[in-house]
Amino acid sequence: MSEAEAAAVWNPPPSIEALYAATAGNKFSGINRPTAGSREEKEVAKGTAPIQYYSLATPNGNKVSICLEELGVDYDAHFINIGNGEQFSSGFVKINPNSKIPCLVDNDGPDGQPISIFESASICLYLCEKHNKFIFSDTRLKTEMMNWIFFQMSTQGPMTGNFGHFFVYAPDDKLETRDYGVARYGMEVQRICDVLDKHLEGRSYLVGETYSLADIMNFPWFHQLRVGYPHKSGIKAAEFLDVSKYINLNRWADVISARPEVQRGITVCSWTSPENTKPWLKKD
Ligand SMILES: N[C@@H](CCC(=O)N[C@@H](CS)C(=O)NCC(=O)O)C(=O)O
Repeated sequence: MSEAEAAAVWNPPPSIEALYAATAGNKFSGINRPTAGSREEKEVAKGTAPIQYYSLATPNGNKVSICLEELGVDYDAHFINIGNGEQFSSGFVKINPNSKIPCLVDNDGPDGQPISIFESASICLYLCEKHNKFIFSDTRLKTEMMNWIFFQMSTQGPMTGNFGHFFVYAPDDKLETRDYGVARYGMEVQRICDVLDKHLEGRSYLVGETYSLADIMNFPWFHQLRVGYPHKSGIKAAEFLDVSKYINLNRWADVISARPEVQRGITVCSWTSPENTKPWLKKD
């Protein structure tokens, strides 16, 4: 291999630290660190409702917000600005050591004692089990529901998020990196949409012809693909990935989008109204 050829091939430096400087300028470089734990002593806001909910209207937040609205439970929603690093305050880290939204405290937890819950699936399962709604008692149906919940958490959410990162947020000058990331994750997102689309052929919902937590969990990331991730050039993810071709998936998403509880849920803790975490309650 010539020197010029060798220079054109990626070789890892001795350790990752050498690469951190190269991420400077990345929208997220200000908040990314390789260590966990709190970065400032600060309590989180607290209200009076039994459930204190800390979130943002991202697809991961939307899953829990929709669940809370569907269950009709009493909760206070608190806007967490992850761009400002509010997820690293000591109060937040006490609730979620992983410093990510969504998370919540149920002051009426098991045995009447408060319980902190993080990870959207863990929160939604806890809430649905507590209220015995949107889940199944039949083992076959429950297992099928769990299949789609784990699929959502391990595959649909992270892959769609990675696609969105490379498509919209990654640094503009990293041309080849962006091409690679968008192609890899974009193709995987299309495959994931096809998995859901094929499963929904001839079915109304993901499990047992009943609207369940499986649907609540899988809806927000597909909704994000339908309406979100606009690249500044003007092209949107929906057009770029040709999302309209997933006929069954779109039909399913149309039905879910029409639910008033879902319409409220996706607006909870919105960037556009941080002061009104439940915008439909806003008084003029
Ligand atoms: N698997 C987690 C993912 C949560 C997550 O990634 N949350 C993002 C927003 S969508 C976050 O809080 N990011 C802040 C950070 O990375 O510092 C869940 O489903 O709850």
